[in-house]
Amino acid sequence: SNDDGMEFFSKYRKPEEFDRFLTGLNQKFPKLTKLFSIGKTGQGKNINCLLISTSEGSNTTKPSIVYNGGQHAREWISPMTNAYLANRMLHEYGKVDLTTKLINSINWYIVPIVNVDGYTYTWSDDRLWRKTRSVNKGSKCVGVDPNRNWDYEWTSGGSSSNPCSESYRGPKPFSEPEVSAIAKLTTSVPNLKAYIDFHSYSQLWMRPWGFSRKVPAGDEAVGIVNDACGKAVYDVHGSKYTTGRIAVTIYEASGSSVDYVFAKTNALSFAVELRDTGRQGFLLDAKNIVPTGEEVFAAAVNVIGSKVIE
Ligand code: ING
Ligand code: ZN
Repeated sequence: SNDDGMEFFSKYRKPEEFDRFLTGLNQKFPKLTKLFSIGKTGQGKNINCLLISTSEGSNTTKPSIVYNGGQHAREWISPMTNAYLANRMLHEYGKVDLTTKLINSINWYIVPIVNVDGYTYTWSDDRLWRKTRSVNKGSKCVGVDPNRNWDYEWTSGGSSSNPCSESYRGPKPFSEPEVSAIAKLTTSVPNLKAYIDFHSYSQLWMRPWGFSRKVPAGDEAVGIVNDACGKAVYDVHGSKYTTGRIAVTIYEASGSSVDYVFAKTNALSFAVELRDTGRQGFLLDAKNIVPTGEEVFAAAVNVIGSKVIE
């Protein structure tokens, strides 16, 4: 059919609509995709992953890339951007040479919504909810900050031991089933070469470390790709995304996904803060969904994909 799937991106979508959309992509591109659950949330919902690969995931010699969104529930542009990347890649297969080559040579794992329980709660109860929905023993406050719950430098600073804090790190590393599920994906895929954790807002394209201002080994090479991403984004619509290391660009934060992935796998690891710079913030108008997807595609697919296969 001539349907390019773009109707989905006219507004923000409920959790069930994401499920249907991914199922639809899987049915439309059965030879290019595999849809599977990486695990269950605290409330028993599936965390869905779309694998885009011509090998149906069994190819262990190809490099892999993992992109995820929605660790933080209220950052609605993040799941949408992940869905945009997947949709556009698939519809360009066999039509755009670079995209075709990137799909043929890389396993692309896309998890649009990690924190499904929190995302569901932003639709039903509290639009500005950030954390998971786990019950904290001995506290009336609900939820753990998933991006402070990863098992690397878990308590090094920029996280809280208070269950009522928006940056509560949890009772122990990987206490959150959502976090352990996505962490396990990043360490079990073959040859992980790149990882992005999408957030909003502030327009930043960042690399490790988050836990400390010190410079990681190998930073020079990551920095070159980081700056190429910032330039590629800018060249699409003129949006300025500041590049740099997390702790010096935004703030120190430990127990985050990118620090864990970079430490464990050495993959190019980025934390991206999407549109805008603060005017609308988390309540970003849906008119931004497509242009955000377009500018991010240039960097996340074209720049990083090309780098991974060079
Ligand atoms: N910002 C991120 C947060 O978790 C971040 C910034 C990214 C910190 C990566 C550490 C590592 O606080 C938002 N908006 O959530
Ligand atoms: Zn976030």
